[in-house]
Amino acid sequence: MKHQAPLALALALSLAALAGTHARATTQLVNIDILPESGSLPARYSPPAVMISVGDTVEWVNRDPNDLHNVLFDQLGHDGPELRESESDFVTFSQPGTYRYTCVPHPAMTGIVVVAAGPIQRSFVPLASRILTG
Ligand SMILES: [Cu+2]
Repeated sequence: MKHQAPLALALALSLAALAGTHARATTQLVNIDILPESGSLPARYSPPAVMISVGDTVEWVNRDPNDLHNVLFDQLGHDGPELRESESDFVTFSQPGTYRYTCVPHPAMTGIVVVAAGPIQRSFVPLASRILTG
């Protein structure tokens, strides 16, 4: 997946450019699926880049019945557990920035989380996300 990193970064940056000023009272739980190898596609994080706001939580769900995956953020000191199928890992982001992550068993698997300081115009962000109540 290394060759896709520039594309993912470009996507993240273009999403960052869409950051808006709409007030938002709730935090979001943003889902990223870990998909199995299929055809010529290796196992991968989907989507590989997301943009969220400070305080939001990202959930990674392993959808791969054939392999264990995890989520490693060197910047955060987060080395998550190896996930079996349907298991999840969660990270809540409390500081704005660009955070790259990888999968320890599969270093070619990479992803990016861009954390905006303020609310973002979520209608432009192609994320499967849902609102956390409370
Ligand atoms: Cu992996």
